[in-house]
Amino acid sequence: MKPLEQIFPAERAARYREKGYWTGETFPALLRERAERFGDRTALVHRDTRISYARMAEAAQRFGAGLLAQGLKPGDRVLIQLGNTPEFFTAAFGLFAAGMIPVYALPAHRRTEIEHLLTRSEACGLIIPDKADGYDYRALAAELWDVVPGLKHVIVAGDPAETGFAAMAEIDGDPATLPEDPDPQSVAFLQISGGSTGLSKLIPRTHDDYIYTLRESARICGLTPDSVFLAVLPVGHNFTMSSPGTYGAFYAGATVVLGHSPVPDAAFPLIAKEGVTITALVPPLALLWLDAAERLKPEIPTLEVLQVGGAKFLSESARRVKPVLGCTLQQVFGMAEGLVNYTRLDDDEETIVTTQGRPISPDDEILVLDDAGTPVPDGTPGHLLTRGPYTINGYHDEPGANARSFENDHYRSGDIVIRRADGYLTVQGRAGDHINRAGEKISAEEVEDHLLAHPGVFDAVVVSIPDAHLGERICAFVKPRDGQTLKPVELRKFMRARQIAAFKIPDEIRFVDGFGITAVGKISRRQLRSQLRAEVLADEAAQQEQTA
Ligand code: OOB
Repeated sequence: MKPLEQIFPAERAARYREKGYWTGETFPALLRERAERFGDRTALVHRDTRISYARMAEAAQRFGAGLLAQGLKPGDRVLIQLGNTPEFFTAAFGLFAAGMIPVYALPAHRRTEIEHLLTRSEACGLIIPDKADGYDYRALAAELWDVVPGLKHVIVAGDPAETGFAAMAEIDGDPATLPEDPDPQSVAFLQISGGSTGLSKLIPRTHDDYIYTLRESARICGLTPDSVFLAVLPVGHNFTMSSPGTYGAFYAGATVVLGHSPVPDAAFPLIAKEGVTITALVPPLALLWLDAAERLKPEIPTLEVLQVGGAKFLSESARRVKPVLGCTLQQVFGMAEGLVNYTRLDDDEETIVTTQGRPISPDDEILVLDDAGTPVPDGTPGHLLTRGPYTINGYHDEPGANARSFENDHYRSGDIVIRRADGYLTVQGRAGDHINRAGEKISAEEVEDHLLAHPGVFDAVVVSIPDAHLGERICAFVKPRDGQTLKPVELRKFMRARQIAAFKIPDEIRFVDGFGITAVGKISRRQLRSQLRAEVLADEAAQQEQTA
């Protein structure tokens, strides 16, 4: 197995410890400590089930010990693909307790993504629901079982039916068999990247670095043991997990309510019933909530903070949050690779609605550079590069991506930002070719690859188009092979059959005879994408003029 590591240069590591950012806490110790301190208080609410801190910890420890009894070993990597259910936390904290490494996949991932993540992480285990949202994850696991040689344990939260896989409820062991706590600088888990080129990369995060973000996020977001955090976005995503998210809520001894649907009809009654004080949304959902709240005038006086992040929240919409929902908006601009920025709860309204916040840590170092790599003055857009006490120094097993994304000990996020003199950042866009569709990051290259696999496709170029609802949508330009006629519905069906997450299927497909630039000579795909994007924007502007 390729070793997992996240190496911070010694000088910085020493400074982060000295300044008290890295405290040496680890996830298994955190779980025990919180169970002792908050024993009977409610950690988790899911439908009619309420789970105390003590019970959550016990379930996790027994599950972790059960995995050891099944033959898994400390250091083994296990992919978790569970939705917003208590089993997610039993699995994740159980793996921590047993010294194993969770790899967090999303429920929307399908065979292509899961096979890639299992293979890349060299995972020996996979934890899935039986069925969720009409999809049978057992069938997916059964297919993978035959093609991923390293996969030795599939565990089903629910009914394994005839598959022969293990039922999660039956994995049980004696917590006395759990190993000693890991080194706080060791890798605690693998988060996945949004993937700007090709498939997702694996992001190794350490106990020390991640727990620092939980502690500071809980403080910045004002969490106390009386706070109630509602999770409606997928709990495996870094935003919902740590900004402050579910783990930050546990850090603070607060209560986490697991929502089964982010739509206002489900979420508003849940907020009222459980006295939710804080929740986190991506911009398209925030818009949906704002419109619904104007119509329904829900009674949700306990809601103090609405966090919006994952994609740009436009200031016009941001301005509506306080008057319409009666709570404070907090913008969150973060990345699974590390750096997270928040507007602070007591910032002035202009800062809250027009910026995406400032970094968590005084030791988050931010560079804003022009294309030539020279720092730009404050107020001027440039490429964001960063390093700090919780930003990674490399992806797992990705020499190519590491060479592209890391330079002079800094991570290049691919975002174009403007920095204010006081350190607040405003996101202007992306330098690279990924599409931020309602907070889901999609690599243009990956979608092009799927289209090119169709025998009738000669070439394909995929671009992001600004979209009033999604923020950005996926538009694919497709040149069919000579003599072929293709239909959008046929291409979409073909892509679905390739078993990829549904959010990667183009929203719009335009057929072209060619890309009309051969005369110019060699042109990079990046230039081609920006040219095609400009064509769509010009089309849309012309249409708007006609209707106006
Ligand atoms: C969060 O994490 P990822 O890893 O899914 O995506 C990171 C990328 C950023 O590089 C940026 O391009 C975009 O998502 N992004 C935003 C944004 N928040 C994230 N772009 C504009 N405005 C924002 N507020 O998405 C994530 C991780 C932790 C906390 C929050 C979000």
